[in-house]
Amino acid sequence: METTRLAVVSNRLAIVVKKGDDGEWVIKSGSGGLVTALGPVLRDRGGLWIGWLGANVREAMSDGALAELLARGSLETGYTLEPVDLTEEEIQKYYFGFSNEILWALFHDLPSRCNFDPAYWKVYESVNTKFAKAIADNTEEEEDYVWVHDYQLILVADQLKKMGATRHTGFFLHIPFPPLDGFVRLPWRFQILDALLQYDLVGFQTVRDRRNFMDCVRMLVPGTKIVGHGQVIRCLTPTREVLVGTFPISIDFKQFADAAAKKEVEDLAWIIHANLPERQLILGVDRLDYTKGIPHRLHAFANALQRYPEMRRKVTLIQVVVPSRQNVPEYEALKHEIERLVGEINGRFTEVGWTPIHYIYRSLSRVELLAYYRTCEIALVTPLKDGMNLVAKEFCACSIEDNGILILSEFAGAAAQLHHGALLVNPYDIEGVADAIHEAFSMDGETRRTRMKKMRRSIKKNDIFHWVNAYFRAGIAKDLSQFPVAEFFVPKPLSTLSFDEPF
Ligand code: ADQ
Repeated sequence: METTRLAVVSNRLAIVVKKGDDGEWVIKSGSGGLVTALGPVLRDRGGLWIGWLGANVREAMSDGALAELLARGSLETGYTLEPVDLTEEEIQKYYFGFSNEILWALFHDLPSRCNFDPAYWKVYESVNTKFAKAIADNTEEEEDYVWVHDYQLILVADQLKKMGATRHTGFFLHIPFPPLDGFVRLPWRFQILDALLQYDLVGFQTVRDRRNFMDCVRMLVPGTKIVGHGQVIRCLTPTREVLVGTFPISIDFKQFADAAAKKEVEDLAWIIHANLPERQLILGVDRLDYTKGIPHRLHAFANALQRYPEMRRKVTLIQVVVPSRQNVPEYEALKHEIERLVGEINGRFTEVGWTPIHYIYRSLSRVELLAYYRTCEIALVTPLKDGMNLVAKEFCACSIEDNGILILSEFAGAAAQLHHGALLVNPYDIEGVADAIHEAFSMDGETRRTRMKKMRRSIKKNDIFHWVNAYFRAGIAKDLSQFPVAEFFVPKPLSTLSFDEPF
């Protein structure tokens, strides 16, 4: 028998279960980079998604009610949803602890933010075992391709092997892989590296990440040989042969471009601009996270207003911050810092009829998000480090008149692909970012269009389906067309699912 089904495994399931206004439990589409990217891939193909349902759902619902809700979710999405339950201690130590306080910070080159609490490791291991068990119970050796996602689940293939379950496995890291001198600080560096080498294929976003990984393997796994070159190479350790590739993730370009052209988006885009007339709109959209560089960006915007007074009254920054990891003190502190800075800058520059920064702290509806993408002339995407950054690509896809300008951090994975059209900046260089804002503000229409066209062409060609095909060709010598959309599903269109859930 050959591989005929996809089993995607990620920390969170692709859906969110929550109580509606009428007190009834409802199922909604999740949000965030992974769902945006993988939703269109699995949709209607009859595969399987294994992941955690989110806090407090299991306790609040009977098993029967949950099963019914998940069955409804499967009908809407066109794939089976298999939940993994986590206890409160597991959530604290595996998710907030090892995953976020250690791997997230270290892999984004911010070791000073790491809390290497030894208590986290055991729980990270046991939760990965739980996921491996769910995979072993719900998949078949020859039928399923098990595709594991991201830093929370690095140990899954290793745990599957330890329980004697042979599966065809691939892993994709959505966040950056750190350079050797950062990675070696990790007290569990050997275990993490060895676990990654238990997958059949390990995928990274960029050449930079793969190079960092290979440097670590060469240094920490003596006797390793690298064979081949190009997108996928073979890594021969003394005990294993692993494929290692670069697969820059993307978006469903057509879906974004088509949706941006819809009347409801156009109407809202018009209303936004009509309320902020005779000025260029600069957009920042980020999950609340210290890696996204929001305070640095606000300083740069203030610096631009200070040094280029001709921009005053002529630009407005719309900064959307989507709530994330709420109740974590560090994130609370970041929120306060952003709010203080917005207040300070507005206090300093506001004039009658003009407020320089419009600050939105909530999750936007999909129509709102697309309307902002469509109507804003400039996008300011300046993470301190980012695996890819889908907001940059979504902004370009929605710039259907080719008139948007993207200011993009050199340290976002997207820069490797979009450097021909974007204005690249070092997000730590406040004056450099301010200069780029001024350059974008002053750029003539033809240059804007030439740059945006290049970026849109590249994203259209290298869309999410291209990404998944490249990964499958490397992992199982197949492509997505060999997992055809099942005719017997009559899915509701995704637009009936909400987009308003915080990450
Ligand atoms: P994230 O850190 O989540 O992803 P990003 O790539 O920017 O970051 O994706 C954010 C996603 O959230 C976008 O698809 C966007 O549409 C969506 N979003 C934005 N605003 C929203 C809102 N108000 N409501 C709901 N959704 C909203 C991680 C890595 C990234 C990598 C992705 C995919 O950190 O570097 O690009 O995975 O691999």
